[in-house]
Amino acid sequence: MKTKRRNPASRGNPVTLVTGFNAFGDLENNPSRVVAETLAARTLPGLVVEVLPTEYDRAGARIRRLIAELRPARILCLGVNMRIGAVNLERVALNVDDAALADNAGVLRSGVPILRRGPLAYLSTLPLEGMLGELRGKGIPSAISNHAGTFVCNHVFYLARHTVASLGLRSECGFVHLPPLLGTPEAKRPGMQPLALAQLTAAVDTLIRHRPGR
Ligand code: PCA
Repeated sequence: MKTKRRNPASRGNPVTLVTGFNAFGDLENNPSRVVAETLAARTLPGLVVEVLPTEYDRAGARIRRLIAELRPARILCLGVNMRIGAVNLERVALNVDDAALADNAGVLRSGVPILRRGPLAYLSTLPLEGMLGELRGKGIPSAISNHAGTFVCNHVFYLARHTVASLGLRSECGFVHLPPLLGTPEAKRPGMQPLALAQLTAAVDTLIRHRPGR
């Protein structure tokens, strides 16, 4: 899977790393992948985009490598939550893998610590309140969420934050859950509150460009 895209205009600029996830379970179009790939096609200085496999171990190893290699100024990991209707800025990553669904490698985990000696939780270091204000100011449905779940998204969020902390980096690092993507078959299921690709892309573009005080 050729996924990492570094924009040629990125040289010399602080790196922003944006990751999405591929399809998993019965979801065919992961909005986080579609949005990441849409942004990768644009000229945004310093942007590096990668689509991660929805697998605990491979995604975890990859995010650690990417952060150590790129030492990004900002890290925005994206995933989908089919039960939400707004862009959710996650506040907390928990040190636990626990899901009824197996990952794409067939791995099922129930109450397994991500790091045996790791802290129970890490907080996002993104400027959540400022980002939320800017998203809402643009009319994009958005919220701060306290729980990124305990599946692969939380796993990657936790390991990203742990890597930043253990390397002593000053990266702003966090996780964003996106709602279903309007127009996809899975978004037509009952109870779904999808958003359009243009709105999801505008949301993540806003988070990439956000500067405190705006
Ligand atoms: N969402 C899942 C994993 C990959 C994704 O996009 C989650 O919320 O853990």
